Amino acid sequence: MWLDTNLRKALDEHQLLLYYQPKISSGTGRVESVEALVRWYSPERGLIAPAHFIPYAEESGLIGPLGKWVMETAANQAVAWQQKGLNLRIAVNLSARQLSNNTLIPTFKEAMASSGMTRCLLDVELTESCLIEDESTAVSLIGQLQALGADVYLDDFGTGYSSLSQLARIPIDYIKLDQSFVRGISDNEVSQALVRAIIAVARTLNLKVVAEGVETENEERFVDEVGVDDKQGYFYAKPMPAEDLEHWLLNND
Ligand code: G
Ligand code: G
Ligand code: NA
Ligand code: MN
Repeated sequence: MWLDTNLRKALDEHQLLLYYQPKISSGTGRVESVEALVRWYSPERGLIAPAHFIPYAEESGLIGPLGKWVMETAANQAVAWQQKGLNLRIAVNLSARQLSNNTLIPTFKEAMASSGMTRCLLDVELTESCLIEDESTAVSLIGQLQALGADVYLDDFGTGYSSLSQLARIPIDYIKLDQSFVRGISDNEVSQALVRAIIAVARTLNLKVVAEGVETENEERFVDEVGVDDKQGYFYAKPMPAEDLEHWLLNND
């Protein structure tokens, strides 16, 4: 199978790269953190999006080495930016499988240490699928990541089985409101009511909220009005290579 032979090779032959998408802090209007999103540049097939290979990496177990590479690369990038005077935290995405074995914390620590970080600049984004299988393990891992200095985001919030009551049990720092809530929000009173309710619960629980998938001025106006902490989406910037992000920041931040 093409993926089987070639994803292994991609890891060995450095065909993976990270793109970075900024999150705009509503308070300051500035970019304080970015999300790392993996890409695969295949010499045969060109740029391949993660939706085409992450599921396979999860099934095959390659998500282990791939995730390690992502953490190391993001950690090194955060330090490189810091040395250039750019203060950016980087959030990496984790799959459920990465929480279900006991290598996550050692790998995270090693990425921090080998980058020479003096304080933690790495955060993690989890989806609720990370929480359903074994909630108590997930809670323990989240606590250990936070103790190392990472912020923990619950990604794609509101799309699946997660409940508002779960937010009270899981010690996360941020929820990322799924882009399906934000899409066309100004014409949809039901979505507006849901978003207001989620934000009210988040405030009560002391959680910060990121709006994902902001694409239009109307969507921005709404998320500003309801008071999200951070905003992300094509309206501001698409995911891009590190160097492009540096130029974007010079022109936009
Ligand atoms: O980058 P895109 O813009 O296409 O992302 C698609 C999906 O792939 C997202 O759900 C994202 O969480 C996931 N993804 C992107 N990068 C990584 C990664 O480094 N590790 C894992 N586990 N998932 C990732
Ligand atoms: O699942 P996760 O939230 O990690 O993945 C984010 C995905 O959404 C990535 O594939 C990213 O490229 C994409 N994305 C980011 N901003 C926007 C946006 O404004 N609109 C759309 N349609 N997709 C976005
Ligand atoms: Na994410
Ligand atoms: Mn998301």
